[in-house]
Amino acid sequence: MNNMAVNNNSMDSRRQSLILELYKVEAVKFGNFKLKSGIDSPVYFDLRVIVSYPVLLNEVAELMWEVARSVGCQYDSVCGVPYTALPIATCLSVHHDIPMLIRRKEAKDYGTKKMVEGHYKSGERCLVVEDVVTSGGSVMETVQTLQSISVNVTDAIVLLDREQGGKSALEQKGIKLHSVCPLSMVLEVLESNGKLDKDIVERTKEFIRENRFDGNVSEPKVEDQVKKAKTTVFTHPERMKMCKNSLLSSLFEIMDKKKTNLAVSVDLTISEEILKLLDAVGPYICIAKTHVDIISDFSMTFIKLLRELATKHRFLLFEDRKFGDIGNTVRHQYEGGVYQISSWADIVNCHPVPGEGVIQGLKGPGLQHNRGCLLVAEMSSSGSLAKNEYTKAAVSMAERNKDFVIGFICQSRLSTDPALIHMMPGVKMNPGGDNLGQQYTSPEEAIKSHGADIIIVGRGITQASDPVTTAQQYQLAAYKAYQELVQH
Ligand code: S5P
Repeated sequence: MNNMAVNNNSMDSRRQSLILELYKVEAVKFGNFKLKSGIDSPVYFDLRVIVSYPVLLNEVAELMWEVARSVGCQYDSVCGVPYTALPIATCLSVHHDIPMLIRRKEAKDYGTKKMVEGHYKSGERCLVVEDVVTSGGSVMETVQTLQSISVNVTDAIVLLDREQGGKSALEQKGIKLHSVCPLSMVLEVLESNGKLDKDIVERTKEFIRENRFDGNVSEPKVEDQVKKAKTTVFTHPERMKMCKNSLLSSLFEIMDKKKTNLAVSVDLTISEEILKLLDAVGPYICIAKTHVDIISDFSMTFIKLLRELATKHRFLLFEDRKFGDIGNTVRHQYEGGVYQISSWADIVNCHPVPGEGVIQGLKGPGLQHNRGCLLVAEMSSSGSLAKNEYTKAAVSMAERNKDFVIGFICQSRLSTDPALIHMMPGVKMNPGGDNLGQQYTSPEEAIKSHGADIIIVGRGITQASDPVTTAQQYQLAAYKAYQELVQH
């Protein structure tokens, strides 16, 4: 036996052990699994778990490195397909002293932020590392991103190839795919070691035969990836028909008819001043946002006049009360007291911090009056605690209550659901902040980079020397940004 044969033998036995180990930690599972595509599959690979088994993770990376070496891959750097392959690529990089590149999955701020992190030279060769390949689409996304920065990719290395056509699809695009364990090998090893019975093996083979991709791996453009990461952009008339809440439908209709996605936050303290300003800027806005508890001469007569202006200029009234108590208390605060908010405010908002009870408390009176509620999922103020898991929980709460919850007060696009609207405060033509923690973004950036549907502008308009002309400028800038997004 020559050296090569010895090496191959030892590599085969390492592959076998690896497959058994992956099966043991349930990174390879058999049963009935719904795939992302909606298809039921008898086999499922979940390589995310391997980060809990460092020895196994390292062996995965080592075998990938050996395979790449045995087929003679030439490369200057490695890049893992996010996210599961990132730790694998990191092991490869650290143990073999190969520089690594990181591709950003969400290129939210493309143009200002890089799509690829790490130092690279134009023309260098990068080996793409992936955990599982089905159609080859994910590998191709990473290849495209690297190519867009003039990094060349000729080879990709994958741990598990489901053998559903990804290899030939990538080959057609000039990428050679090398796998450590093709699915047929996984089945053979598990069957011969008594882990799978013949029936499951046959069923899996049949599934793979019947679910092959046609060899046309999609080739997403970088711009399309950026757009996809942000949102699928529907027009206001399209969204009008997709809402569960009829108030939100009317809001989209107003936005479309008046060509405005501007809400003015009229944080003045004297009722007459508020009414005067709203009568003047009314034609340019879709929403007037109030804080009625800062008005020194509040009365229900003021509310009557406010509602008359809302009808005259066709805008909605949003009382920025930010309810944040248990359901029973917020219901009283919403319906009763001095302000009787539910009787006149089309929209209110609440903090999700008390849990879903806050929505339930508001929902009763809210639905009775055909109202909508926004969840404060993120805040514009510096050091805000509304982020990460909190924000995610807010999104789930909204999704479960779309009859009453119409969207979010937020700083980024949180949901791709067209029936949830994103309103962003902290917007001003001259970005910066105030000296009490407020942080500003420009109207165009709010719509295009942060994914806002509506910008909420307060002092940018109320403190301008000519509030009316200024409101018009905000309206034009924000609506133009929306139109450009829709057209692309
Ligand atoms: O995160 C937030 C949420 C809200 S509703 N940040 C905010 O600034 N707001 C409100 O938007 C705030 O209470 C104020 O009424 C308005 C912003 O005003 P501006 O003068 O800073 O534009």
